[in-house]
Amino acid sequence: MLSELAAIVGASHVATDPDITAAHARDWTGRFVGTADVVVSPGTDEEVAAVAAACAAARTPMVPQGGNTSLVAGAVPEAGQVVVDLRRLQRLEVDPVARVAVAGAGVTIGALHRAAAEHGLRYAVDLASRDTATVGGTIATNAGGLRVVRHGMTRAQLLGIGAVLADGSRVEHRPGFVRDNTGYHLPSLLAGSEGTLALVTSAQLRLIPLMAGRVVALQGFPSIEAAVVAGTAAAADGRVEAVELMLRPGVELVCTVTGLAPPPAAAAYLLTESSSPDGLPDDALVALDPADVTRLWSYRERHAEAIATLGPTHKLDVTLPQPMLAEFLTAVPGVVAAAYPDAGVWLYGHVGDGNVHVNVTGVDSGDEELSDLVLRAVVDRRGTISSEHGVGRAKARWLHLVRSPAELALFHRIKAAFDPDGLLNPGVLSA
Ligand code: 2HG
Ligand code: ZN
Repeated sequence: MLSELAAIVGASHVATDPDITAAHARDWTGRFVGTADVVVSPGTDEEVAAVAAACAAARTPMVPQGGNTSLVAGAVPEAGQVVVDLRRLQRLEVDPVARVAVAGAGVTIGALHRAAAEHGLRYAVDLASRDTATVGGTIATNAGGLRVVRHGMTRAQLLGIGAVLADGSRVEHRPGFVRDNTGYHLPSLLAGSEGTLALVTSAQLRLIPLMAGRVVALQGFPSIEAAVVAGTAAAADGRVEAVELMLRPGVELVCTVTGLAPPPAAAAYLLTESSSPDGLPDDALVALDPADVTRLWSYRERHAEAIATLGPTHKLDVTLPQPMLAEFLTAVPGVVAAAYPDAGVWLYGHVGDGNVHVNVTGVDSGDEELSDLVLRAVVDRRGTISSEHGVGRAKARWLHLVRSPAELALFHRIKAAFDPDGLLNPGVLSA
């Protein structure tokens, strides 16, 4: 098998040395650690197809990886599986007239933004991990990020896709325009399939004009409820680019870890971005020039990194219906404390579309009861167990809380149609 893979991609692109493979064995949280025996890095779509065919012939499961920034064990391999690292797929072309990019799976979101900006354009998906997360990974997970409130998730940006199936066959559909109504939309199906249906090798992505200006405001509120009410109103405006919630303990931790100056004290904060300074409240901190914009965003974007300094974190990324948001945010620390009195609970998220990132520190990595507690509290309030990070292995056990038996049976039939031998990312999406 190893020599066959080396013949396809070149010996230097097949790694078995633990110094190299260790980084591929775990997800970003450090909570989920598996075993990466072999990491193969194909450099072209043809090589991906040949690698898949070789693995299929040997009945060897494949775990596709991009930037490996999953927070739900979406790409954690086990012994006997092959990690297919797709980051060498670096094709990147921008058509400024059609406002379309064709990007290889390995292109980072940051690189895509920079290439689009040369033509006065941008990609509507943006996220804190932009310089690590890849086009392929963000498609596989249907990543959300900071601008969903205005532009939707990754799925909404996808015009076309190139992919390799488990048996090594290739499917490609790249119409180049939005108006294409010719049957099953494979890009939509592969978005959010978490590497269980195919290996995404390239995508055709919708681009939009750069913002005329960037105005970021950070406003403090005396209560969570007041911030949620204001955030809901801001999101309803329709022109706002981002509506983010933070709470005082998280902002204080970010300031301690990063050295950022603390903003005026408040129980809760909203960070909003829009292209015009119209209607900004008098008491907000406002950033208009690029350095200040980056600095204000840091209070929000550096939450994950700051919390990670406290140890492996339980991440429960959930959406609540807007009317339940403030109550959930207020209740969840008590729900956790009742069972885990010493745990730290950190709440923040993309509140403009109902997302809360529940981060819990100080609990054993292997503990599953905490997830059960929090996810059931979410479902009791008619929310969903994954907002934007996907299901991975971490939440597969709880998928039945939000998807019906009929839906899950159909999931299995779709999986069997694409990957009858169950070779792609086993254990993800399905417990
Ligand atoms: C964010 O919004 C990311 O910063 C990460 O989705 C959230 O680490 C998290 O829980
Ligand atoms: Zn997020």
